Amino acid sequence: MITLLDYGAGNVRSVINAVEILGERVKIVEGIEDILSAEKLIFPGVGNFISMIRILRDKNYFGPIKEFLNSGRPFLGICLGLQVLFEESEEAPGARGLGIFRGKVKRFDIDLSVPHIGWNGINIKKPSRLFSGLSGLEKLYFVHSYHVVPEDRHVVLTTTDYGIEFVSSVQQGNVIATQFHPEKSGKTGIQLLKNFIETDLPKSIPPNISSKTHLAKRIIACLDVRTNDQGDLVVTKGDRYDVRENGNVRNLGKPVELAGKYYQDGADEIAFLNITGFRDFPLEDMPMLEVLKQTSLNVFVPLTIGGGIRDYTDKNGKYYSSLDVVSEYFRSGADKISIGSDAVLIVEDYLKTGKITGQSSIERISQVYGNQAVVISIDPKRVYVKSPAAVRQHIIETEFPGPGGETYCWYQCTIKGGREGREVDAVTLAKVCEKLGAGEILLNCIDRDGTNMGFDLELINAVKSAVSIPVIASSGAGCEAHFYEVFARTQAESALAAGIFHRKELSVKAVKDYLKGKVEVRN
Ligand code: 1PR
Repeated sequence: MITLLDYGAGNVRSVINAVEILGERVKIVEGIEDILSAEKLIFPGVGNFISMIRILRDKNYFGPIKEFLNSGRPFLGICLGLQVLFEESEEAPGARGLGIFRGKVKRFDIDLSVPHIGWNGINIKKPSRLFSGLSGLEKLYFVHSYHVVPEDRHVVLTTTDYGIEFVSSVQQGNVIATQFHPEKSGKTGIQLLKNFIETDLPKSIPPNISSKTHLAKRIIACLDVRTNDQGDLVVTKGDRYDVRENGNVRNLGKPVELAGKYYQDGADEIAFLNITGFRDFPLEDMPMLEVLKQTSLNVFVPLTIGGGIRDYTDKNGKYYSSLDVVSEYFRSGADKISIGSDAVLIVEDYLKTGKITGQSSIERISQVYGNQAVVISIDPKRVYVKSPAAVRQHIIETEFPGPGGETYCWYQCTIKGGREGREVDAVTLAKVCEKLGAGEILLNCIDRDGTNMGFDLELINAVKSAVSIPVIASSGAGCEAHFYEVFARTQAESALAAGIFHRKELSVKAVKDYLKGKVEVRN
């Protein structure tokens, strides 16, 4: 029996599913007694350090967790569940961690995008049962802006390189804690969890020991989901956002089935976009929650969900905050949420007033669940102009002149699935969203969507150079070479595609096979 400490933030469903797939039963902590009597305790922390500390203190869990940690029984901390073991964190000045290990948690101070999101390797520093069956070359999934700095180097189990060499896991006796997420690290992660559970495994060192690790470029499969005219929930695909063919919504398969297939095929992440979410209220749209629940049973890579995330008042006058909406999504198995239309409206308000209110969905969700959980999905289209002085939006000079020979353009943000163009441009939108707390940009492009013409590199370079958070390049992938091109000619951390995968023109595996040796990818 594994006891799981769920303090109510983020996705613990994946940890439960991963442990259960190994044939173990999971008991969720409901009170102090459950911590004190646990045989093996897993603490998967997600979100913001200060929210976690507050909840743990309110529930009076600090003492019991310390008692458990000092008892010598097996403990696995994940992400914030690692950071809480230290004395303090720069994320929450003044707040005290458990202090089991001496040292601090520091924010990355590097020239690369922060958060550090994606699949990176581990440099193994000492033997552990955790490494049983590993080759040493595996990549694991990370998503964090802060890293631990232990005073006692003997506790360091692995390090990872990202701008600096940081500590990615620690072990002292039976207390093990990782910055990476085993439950999101595919088959390798499941193996690590198995090794944690099997406490009598001998300590080992894998056959390969790397001296420097590299973050992989991510390949993301995207599933645009909606209900078709027959009432079935289907994966569909637009052609410049038009998902109808001969009047009918294109039906390219079932969401859970396709997500499972792409996972098996090597997708580094799966994104579900509920493309009619702006019309409906997500909490009334239970099928999407069910899709997440079902998918997370067998898919152990990060899941992003978007569509309709905003504050909402229903027909009976009952108010739901965007936090209510996303907490359901996280509970159902999502790791990140993506905000589209609402982000445009939030940025418009900010540009009008210049005020940061702390009340927008971007701010509130990132405060509770952490910046890394908030993705902004931008749906821009090109607007050509004759001269850079013609408009006040962010203008770029383009290699692809417009219909009237215009050599300048800007990227107009849209809402409601591209149906309504707004005044704000994509570069400004990305910058303001980063300021408000977004952790990643999903950069679509209506002009390229479904065209197989390749990614819009000018758009990606313009946005990427304006922000310091990771950017997912999206729209237009038509062959393997387009993925190489986007990584070679832009700084995008990941590339997302939909149509080529759904139409079976190319598999995720074929993309990765093509990139191997040219671009760092996860095997
Ligand atoms: O505005 O917060 O409710 O979120 C709605 C979400 O649904 C947004 O993320 C928006 O991008 C998405 N969406 C809305 N309408 C459509 C549509 O297609 N009619 N899909 C839509 C956006 C873009 C990508 C697509 C890539 C790659 N689709 O999801 O997967 O363009 O496609 P490709 O590889 O085939 O070129 P809100």
